[in-house]
Amino acid sequence: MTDIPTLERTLIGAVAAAADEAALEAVRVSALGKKGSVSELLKTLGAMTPEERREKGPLINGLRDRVNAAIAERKAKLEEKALAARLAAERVDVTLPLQEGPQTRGRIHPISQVIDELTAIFADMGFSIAEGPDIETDFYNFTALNFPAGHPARDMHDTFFLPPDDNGERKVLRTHTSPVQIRTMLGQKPPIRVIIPGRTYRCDSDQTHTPMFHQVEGLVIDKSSHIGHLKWILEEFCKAFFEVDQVKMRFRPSFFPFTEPSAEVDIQCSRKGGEIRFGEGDDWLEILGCGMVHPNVLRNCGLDPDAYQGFAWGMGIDRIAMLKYGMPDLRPFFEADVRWLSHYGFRPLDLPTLAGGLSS
Ligand code: 2NL
Repeated sequence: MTDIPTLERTLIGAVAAAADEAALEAVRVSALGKKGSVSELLKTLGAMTPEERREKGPLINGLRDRVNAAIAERKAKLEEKALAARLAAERVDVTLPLQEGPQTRGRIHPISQVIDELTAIFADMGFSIAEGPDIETDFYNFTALNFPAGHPARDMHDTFFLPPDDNGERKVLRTHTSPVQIRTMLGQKPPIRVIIPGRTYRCDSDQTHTPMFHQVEGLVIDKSSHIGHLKWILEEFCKAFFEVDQVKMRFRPSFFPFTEPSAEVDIQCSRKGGEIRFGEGDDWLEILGCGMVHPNVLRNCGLDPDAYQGFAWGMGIDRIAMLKYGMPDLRPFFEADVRWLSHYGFRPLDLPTLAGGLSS
C-alpha cells in the first residue's frame, strides 16, 4: 500500500516546483489523470471491505482534495506571473523616434506630386478631373480640334501612328490631352469645368523633350464664360501652385487651331544666380497657352456657338514641375533611378492640400 503522507509530500513538492503552466499540467496528469498516482489510489477503494474503506476513504479523498487545491493555487500564481511578464515585454516606449517602415520609405515621383497639387488647386475652384485613352483616333486628336487636313502636326515626323487596323484606320498616340475635352463636351452638357492631366506623346527627343511627356489642360464651357474668368482662374492657379501671394502675368497674342483668340502666358520672375523665383523681379517666363474655344470646335462637339462659349488652356506638367522644384534636367524623370527619386521624390503621407500649404 502506498504511503499517503509521502505521496502527498512528493506531489505538493512537484506542484510547487512547476515553473510554468505546462509543467504544472504534467504534474496534474501524473497525479489526477486516468492513470495518475492519486487516481490509482482512488480505484483501490472499490475492492476494500467497508471497514477498510471507512478508514482509508477520508485519507485518499483528503489527499485528492489537497492536491487539487495546491494545483489550483499554483495555476493562479503562474497565470499572474505570465501576465506580468507579457505586460513588461509588450510595453511600448512612445517617446522613441518613429522608425520608417517600408510604406513610408518609398517616394512619390515629382510628376505624381505635381498632378496631386494641380488637382487640389482646381478641385478647390470647382473643377472635376477627366481622363481618356492614350491611343486616340484621328478625329478626337485632330479633326474635332479644327486641325486642317494638311497640318504639320498630322505628319509622321511629329506624331506616333499605330499600324492601320482592319478598317484601314491609323490610330495615334495622343499628342495632347485635348481629345479628352472633346469627349467631355460630346458626353455632357454645359456648364463644364474640367481639368485633364495625363500622358502625351510626340516624336521628339533632346535635352528638353522626351517622346512621352505630361500635360494638363483645362476647359470651361457655359453661356457667358469669358476671358476675364480665364485670367482670374490662371492667376489664382499660379499663386497657389508657386505658393506666392501675388504674381504678375502677361498675355501675348498667339495661334492655336482650336482657340480664337489665342494667347501665350508668361509669369513674372527673377533670375538670380541661376535660381528662378516667382512673384518678384522684372523677368518673364512662359508657362502655358490658352484661348477662347474656337466656334468650329464647339460645333464639332454639337454645341451651338451662339448659345455657348468658353475657354481652354494647356501646359506642360514636366516643365512646371522642373520650375517649381528646381530640377535642372528632364531626362532623369523617366529613367527610374532610385537615387534621383530619393533626392527629388516626396513623402507618401504628405498629401498636398491647400490648407496644409500644398508642398510643405
Ligand atoms: C500649350 C497650349 C492649349 C488648349 C490647349 C483646348 C482644348 C479644346 C478646345 C480648345 Cl477641346 N482648346 N486646349 C487651348 C489652348 C492652348 O495648350 O502650349 N500646351 C502645352
